[in-house]
Amino acid sequence: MEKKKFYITTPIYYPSDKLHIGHTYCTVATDVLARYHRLLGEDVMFLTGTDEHGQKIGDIAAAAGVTPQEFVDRIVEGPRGIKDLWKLMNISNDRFIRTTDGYHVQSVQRIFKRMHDNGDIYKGTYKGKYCKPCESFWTESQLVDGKCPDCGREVQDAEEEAYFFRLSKYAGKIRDLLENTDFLEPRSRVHEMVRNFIDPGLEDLCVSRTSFSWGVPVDFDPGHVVYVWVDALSNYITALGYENDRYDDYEKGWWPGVNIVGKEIVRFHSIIWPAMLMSLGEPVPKKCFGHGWLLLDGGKMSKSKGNVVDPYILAEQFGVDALRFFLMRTFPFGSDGNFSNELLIQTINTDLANDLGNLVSRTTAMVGKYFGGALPAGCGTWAEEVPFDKELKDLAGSLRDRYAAEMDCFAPHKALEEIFKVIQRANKYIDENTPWTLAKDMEQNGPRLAHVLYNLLEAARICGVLLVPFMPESMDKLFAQTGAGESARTWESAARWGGLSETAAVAKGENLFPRVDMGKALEELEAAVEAARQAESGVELEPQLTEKVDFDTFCKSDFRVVKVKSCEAVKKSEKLLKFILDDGTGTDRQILSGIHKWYEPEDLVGKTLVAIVNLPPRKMMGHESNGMLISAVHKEKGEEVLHLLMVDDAIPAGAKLC
Ligand code: ME8
Repeated sequence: MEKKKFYITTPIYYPSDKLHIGHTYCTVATDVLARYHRLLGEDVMFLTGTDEHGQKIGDIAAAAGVTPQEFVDRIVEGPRGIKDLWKLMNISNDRFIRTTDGYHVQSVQRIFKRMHDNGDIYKGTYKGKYCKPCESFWTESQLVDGKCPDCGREVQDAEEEAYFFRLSKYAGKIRDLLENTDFLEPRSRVHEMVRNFIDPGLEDLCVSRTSFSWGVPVDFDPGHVVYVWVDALSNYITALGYENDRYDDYEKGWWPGVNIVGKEIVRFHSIIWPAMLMSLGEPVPKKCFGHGWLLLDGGKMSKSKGNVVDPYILAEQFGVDALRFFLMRTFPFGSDGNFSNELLIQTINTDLANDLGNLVSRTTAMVGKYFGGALPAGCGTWAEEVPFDKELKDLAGSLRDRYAAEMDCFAPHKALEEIFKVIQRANKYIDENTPWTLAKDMEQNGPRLAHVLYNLLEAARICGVLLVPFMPESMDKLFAQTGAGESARTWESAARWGGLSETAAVAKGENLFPRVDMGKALEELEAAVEAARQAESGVELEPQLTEKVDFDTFCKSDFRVVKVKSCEAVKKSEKLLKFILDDGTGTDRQILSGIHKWYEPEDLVGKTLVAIVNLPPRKMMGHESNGMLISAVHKEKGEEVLHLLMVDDAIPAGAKLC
């Protein structure tokens, strides 16, 4: 029988900057859903990619002195770029689309032409307000306090010849789609769309620009480029081969699919995108799910606000699976949530180390200790019904259906809640049965002990199967430790208590999720963030010396404020400058310093500097130097950079530094 097809997408990301934990949240969530559908046995196509056109990218590339293509190539394909991040996060996308891919460009041109030919795209003049960072046009009435309603930034007046899409024509059909089907979820987003955009009257949409060139050219009207949303939204079908020869999956039943998007782009996905598809005579998506934002200190993360959280650093410090789990466990998928490092560490310690990790390590250790690593045949059944056995079996045995119900309505956080109820019940079952007491008399209690341990392995296995979409690598380890073979890892086996072979080889392995020391981890994180910041700015600092100097020795160094009376380059030397300084003693002090590479002598006259004045005199190029000027040095992009230490001119010459 042919497998059911399931097509799911993330938004395509702007490669205008590094991706942060908010983008990672969106992609991990989609990955979890894709993996869930694979676990169900469906044929899954998971698409992600990058949205590379538009004025913003053109501007950033120009500022960086590279072509837009070079710029996006670096961010998408380069080291620690977007593709690297998804690889690190174990994202299982089947396809990656770049809107600069030739096949996509060709499809967009054909899509634009088809909508033009059927009368849904016409030429007019655009007058309005434009938000450059969001690449969105707004009417006066849509602005909030005169600013962009999405990001709150300033908007500019804009007027130019442009093509328009007859969005207004589809208002009735879109209202019907939103109000009378379950196309858009959560439902709260439906009310938002209807109230804010449909009720006030849908206006036609500007879909081409002439004021920038970094985009898909309108092939029948040179000078116009397709305005980004028509280009970007089309990716969901061009990646299947719609209007191109690169793929032929569009006709094979993949479309319509499920579009997972962040809440600020629900408008584009639930109004403009279905209207475009209606115009093309194609089916609208099965579902658009609008998730919430991860906030930091109550605000949306963005590079311009300087409050982004780097997923590379978190994944490297805490492990990819722990990070994936945290994102899905902590934040209800449809709502906003506040990110914090403390919350991440707490979640790892409570759910992963204490609850799940402990269950697996205690159980496997006891199978090793009391049964040499394999339980005896027959341990799966117990003649007399014990209430805790039944409770655990019933709860774990029925978990799969409760889990599926939550996953099917895009509530991975609730599915995890169900799993953790079973894990907690299993840990309680250990305390109720006190295996270590049973083990004191193996002859009498051995069979009961084996049954208790089998039940624990079974509960852990079932939870493990359902956790695979969230933490694929760690669950492989869990299966290896609990002895769950291929047939005990399937979706079918998760609803079957007793799926684990009674005599499976159990091996206590490494701790699946070690506890994290909060204080130490926070310090390490801070250091990692600082190191990344320096690497990004190209600044390298010398490591601090660990050797200590005793206080008395330090106090022997005499640092004084000095004023530059004159300064000149030393003849025949490229580096040396000769300073005559007022050091407050009434006698001029001469110091030579090799800093000509960074300063011109005339720029230093009159400056107030700091010198150490009790070094023994030294001869340099035949001139005596009595002391040393103090500077700060670091490396930037491999080059040494020096800054003389300059202090407030109000400080008199001769003042001692202490
Ligand atoms: O919007 N929390 O790209 P994008 C949760 N190119 N999600 C967040 C987030 C946060 N703090 N910050 C960003 C675009 N996102 C368009 C999409 S699709 C045809 C074109 C989510 O890189 C955001 O909500 O700005 C969006 O869904 C996704 O990251 C991509 O954002």
